[in-house]
Amino acid sequence: MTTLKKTVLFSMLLLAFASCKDDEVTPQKAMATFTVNVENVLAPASYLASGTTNFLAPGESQTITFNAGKGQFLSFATMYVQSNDLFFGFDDSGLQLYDDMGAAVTGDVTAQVKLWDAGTEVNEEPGVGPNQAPRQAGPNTGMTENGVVQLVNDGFTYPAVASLIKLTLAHDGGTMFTLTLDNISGSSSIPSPLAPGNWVVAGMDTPLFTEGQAASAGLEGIAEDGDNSKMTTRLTDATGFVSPFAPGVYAVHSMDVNPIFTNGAGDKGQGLESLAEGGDPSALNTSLTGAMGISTNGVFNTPVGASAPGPLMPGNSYSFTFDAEDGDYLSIATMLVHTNDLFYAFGENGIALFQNGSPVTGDVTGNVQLWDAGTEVNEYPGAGNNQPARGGGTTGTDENGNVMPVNDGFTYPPVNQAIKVTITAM
Ligand SMILES: [Ca+2]
Ligand SMILES: [Ca+2]
Ligand SMILES: [Ca+2]
Repeated sequence: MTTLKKTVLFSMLLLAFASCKDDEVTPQKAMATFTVNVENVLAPASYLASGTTNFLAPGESQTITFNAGKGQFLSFATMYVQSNDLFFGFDDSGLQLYDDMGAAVTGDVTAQVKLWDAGTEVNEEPGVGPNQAPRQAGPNTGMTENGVVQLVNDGFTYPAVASLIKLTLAHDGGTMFTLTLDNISGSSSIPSPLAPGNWVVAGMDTPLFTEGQAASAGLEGIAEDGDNSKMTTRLTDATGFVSPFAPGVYAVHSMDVNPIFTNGAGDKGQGLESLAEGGDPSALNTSLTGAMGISTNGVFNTPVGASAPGPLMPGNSYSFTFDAEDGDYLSIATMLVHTNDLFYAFGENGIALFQNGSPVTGDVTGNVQLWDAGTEVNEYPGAGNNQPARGGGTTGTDENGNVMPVNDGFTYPPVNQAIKVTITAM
């Protein structure tokens, strides 16, 4: 072996030893590819609010308070007891609660009330018929009509609706209304109680009946017997808060960074406001790109199986994938759309993506909270006229508050009944 060859060999050995030594001093960090799934698990609901109306003898009245926003309608049905199957109600689509200029409808709305025939029992002379509720042998007694719901038109003479019932609406501010239902039939030609019925606040819908179609079993019970039990069960099951989630943002970051917000501090002015009020994650995503301590970030905006970006409806998921190494944290934010400025996120530091050197995998929903961005004053969830569904977007009243877990006196579904976040690591 020549001296030159010996020197080369020695150098190679030295290099090999050095690189081996280097590995021992700084071991490779664990790395993994993570896929995060954000699912909207809110239960579907058709109606914002619903309830019952009382038995009201002549001279009695009832007040009902509810919240409703633009584009929402009030419906009710209560039996005219001195009949076989007649009931009072608005048109099948209900009473529009805001006029075309967006002003709340108030005052006496009795002119919108009609006397309907449920079409389920053949009509007899009002106030006399032996199969009418005050005189019938039992519930659902009388000749079956096999008809459809329509305005009463049976040849008998009825007192004017406005001499039997009176409905008055007051607007209590914001989205709150109070309905007063008066039985004023005492001085009419056929005084009658009003039987237990139902009311409901809905969007574009025909929640209690559809003119020209057969009555549901629930409406039949109301109209023939003043029995609102079936309708109450159906409405209750279909009433509640439901909302899409908006396109959101994620960031992979180091431990000492609060990339999206700091609990108890004001919005950083880096785009959270437009994400939380208008469901637009683009400004926040731009701010995060290249920011100190952020290794990866992006927008999630296309529901799994969809071909284009859009809101996340109940039962659907957003999904995104990224690489991260031991020591990295994950933060996310997605707006709860039918609110003013609420969003789902982990805590201010996000969640650790590795535990004891192993990538985190599984359901991490327990780390999610519903946060208030503190930038817009909250209105009734699902009804507020400054919420995006009613054209509000970023137009509400400035809140000048801090980012914090929502605590506004309104009721929201428990987090784990609204959102499910799972992580899969490979
Ligand atoms: Ca009838
Ligand atoms: Ca009957
Ligand atoms: Ca707020």
